[in-house]
Amino acid sequence: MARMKKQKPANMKRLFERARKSLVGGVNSPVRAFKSVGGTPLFVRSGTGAWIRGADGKSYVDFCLSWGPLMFGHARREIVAAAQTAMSHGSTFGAATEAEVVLAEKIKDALPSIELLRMTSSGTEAGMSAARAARAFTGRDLIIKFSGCYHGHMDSLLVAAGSGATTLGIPDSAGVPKAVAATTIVVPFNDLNAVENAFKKNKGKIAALFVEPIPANMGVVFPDDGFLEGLRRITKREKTLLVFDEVITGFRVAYGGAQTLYGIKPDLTVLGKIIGGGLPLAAYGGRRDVMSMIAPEGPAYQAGTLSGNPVAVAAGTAMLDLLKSENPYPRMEQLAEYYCEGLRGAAIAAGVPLRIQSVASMFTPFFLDGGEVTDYKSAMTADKKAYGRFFHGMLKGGVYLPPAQWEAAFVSYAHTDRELDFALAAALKALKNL
Ligand code: KE4
Repeated sequence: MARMKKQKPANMKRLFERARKSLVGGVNSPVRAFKSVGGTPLFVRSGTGAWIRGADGKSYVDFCLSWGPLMFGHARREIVAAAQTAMSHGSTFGAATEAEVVLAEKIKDALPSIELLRMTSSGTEAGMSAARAARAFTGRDLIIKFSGCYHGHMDSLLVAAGSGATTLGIPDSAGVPKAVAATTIVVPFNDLNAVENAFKKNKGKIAALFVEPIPANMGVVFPDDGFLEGLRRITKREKTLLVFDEVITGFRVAYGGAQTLYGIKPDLTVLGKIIGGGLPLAAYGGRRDVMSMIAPEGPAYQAGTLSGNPVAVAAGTAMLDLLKSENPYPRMEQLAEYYCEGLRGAAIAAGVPLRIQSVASMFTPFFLDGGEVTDYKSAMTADKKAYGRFFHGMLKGGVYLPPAQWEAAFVSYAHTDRELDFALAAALKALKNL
């Protein structure tokens, strides 16, 4: 593997000032700017396995892992080799390739609810296109989503709950027309009554219901027993399409995603992150009759210059092959449990109220003194400032967490007891000095 030339440590404050002169907010995605935790963002130079090296020359155990794609940590040799080989044969043709068919077949094999799919370059693009396919298929305009669930930055899903929960949404971002926000209904997660009321109030008008089956974007939250089954029952009865956004959970919580864990067959699934092996590749897919609405088969247009590009396809294929051959899931769950248990112990020793919620290899430490976090409202009772102090204490201790309280942290197959014990020692210190 090509070795990076030795660079002397940079002053990240100065680097950030320079970045802000050319990049909006100095970053290419808002959460990286550390606004939620304060301070100067970490500029990363490289990553190997469970570790990243900052532009400050320091190494950090990485629990953010680029927000989810890196099941085997950074720069796993088989994935690097696959991408390098693909690159050397031409990075993009804007034409059909056999390799993308092979990857599509592997995804279908993992998720039998997907009969037909389309690859895109981001999860947002995939989610946006799934919404268009659902609207084209049903001839309906409205979409239901849950507060606290994030489906990318498409207009009609960047919506907050209007007053009275089941009323139509209001923009949650500047630049989203009121008329577009009004096509989205936002209800509380884990509240089937609110879903029933929304359908009652909008009979025959709802094209799709979007849900992260195990939400990670308000922190990790569990669906109540029967909740997902309830969504499946209601949407089937109402002839509304059930869309599982598995951009995070797909190939993370199980090779077949949350839908396999819960035995629920959505009409459409949105995937991203892991299926690209760390390169820009996402996908949406599901029922053949619905997906056939998408051009060139059907009247709903959707396209992309680099969709299914050979380099990302090669990395994604190598990722899925590794997941199959190494079956990292039991070990990763064990690592996450070990770390979360240790964190609970450290919080008790430090006298800091902490509620840790974890599923498989993803988890969130909520800084709150209370019961289970079951929805956006309870998630928001977490102490964002305490999380920010913890985040910086960990950073000082050589551990990089997601720079925001309401996100999921991850372990990878590259993490070992060494990294976890190192991180637990840092956590005890950070919690004691909170
Ligand atoms: P992208 O457009 O960022 O590839 O995917 C959007 C998306 C869709 N659905 C779910 C469930 C997601 O979590 C995401 C993106 N996740 C965020 C972090 N939770 C990406 C980080 C960022 O925005 O920089």
